[in-house]
Amino acid sequence: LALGIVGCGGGDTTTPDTPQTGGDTAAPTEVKTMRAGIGLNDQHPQYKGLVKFKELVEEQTNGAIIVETYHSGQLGDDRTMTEALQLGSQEITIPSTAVIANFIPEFSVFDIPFLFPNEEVADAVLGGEVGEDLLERLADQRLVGLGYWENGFRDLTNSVRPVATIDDFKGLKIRTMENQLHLEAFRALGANPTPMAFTELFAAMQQGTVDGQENPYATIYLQKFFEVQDHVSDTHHIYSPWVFLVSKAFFDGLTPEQQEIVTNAAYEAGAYQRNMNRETAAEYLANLQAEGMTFTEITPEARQEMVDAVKPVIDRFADQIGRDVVDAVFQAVAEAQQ
Ligand code: KDG
Repeated sequence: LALGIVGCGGGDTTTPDTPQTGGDTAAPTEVKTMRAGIGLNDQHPQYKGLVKFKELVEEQTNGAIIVETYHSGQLGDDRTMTEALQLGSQEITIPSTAVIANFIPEFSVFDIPFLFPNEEVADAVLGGEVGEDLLERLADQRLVGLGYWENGFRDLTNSVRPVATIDDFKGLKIRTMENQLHLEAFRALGANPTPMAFTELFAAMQQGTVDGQENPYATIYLQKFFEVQDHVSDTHHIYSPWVFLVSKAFFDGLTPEQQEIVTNAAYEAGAYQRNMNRETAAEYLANLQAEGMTFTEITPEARQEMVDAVKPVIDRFADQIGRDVVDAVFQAVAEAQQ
């Protein structure tokens, strides 16, 4: 009922009951649809956050904006969906910054291994000036970034052996996201990495095309990777942020009020999603062990060897990412720990 035509006959037809102010709002209500697609399944906090966004937007716009949610790569992989936003054939996706780096190289700053020591530092950097500055660069790619959501710290799984030290990476065929820095970092650790879309990953592990992969515990558990993987280590080698992306063409076509509702909803749902991620991580790790995976803790010494091994890669990539951005992020990381 809320979607019915309200104030039909706006424009220049003046009738006694047409309000004198806000002539625009008397125009026929047009329902706008946002198709939102993600790579993870409907059990994941990412999807639950998206459903929260849908509820907020539909309620606050009285149904003038409808959000259709698609999970499990139903609309394509992260890269394809991001391109669809640029073309205006899809309205929302929430990819890892590692994928966005293929469109805007500066986003690869978050692919620097061992950059954030904990989530609080990530919050401070992403929510601060550098984080905002990067979001603004999305406009050049016909994208609007409505804040960061959290994929989280990535941990290594594989089906060959427990990984405790850098030597254990040797020769492991690891799927990485489609990102040059990730590839080089895994090579530097001694692994044999292959870039691949997330949508191909489960089958690749099942068929043995790759030995392992790396993702946060939530993904490893909820996507049932334990069915095809035997070992998990808390490498925590990269913190993956997500960006809540909207097609710029679509966003520009919203009224200022609608833009505000959509923006606030993306931030509110993001906070909800981030909290859920953090509250469930320990439980998902316990579940992985209950499913029979071995869990290996990486000691500080072993992690330091990994940090040292990837250092030359970071130095090599700094120019490509942009020295100014790299410096700004390192400075923000330092400030967040003072
Ligand atoms: O929707 C986002 C997911 O597709 C993505 O974040 C999965 O981290 C991911 C990966 O490993 O590709």
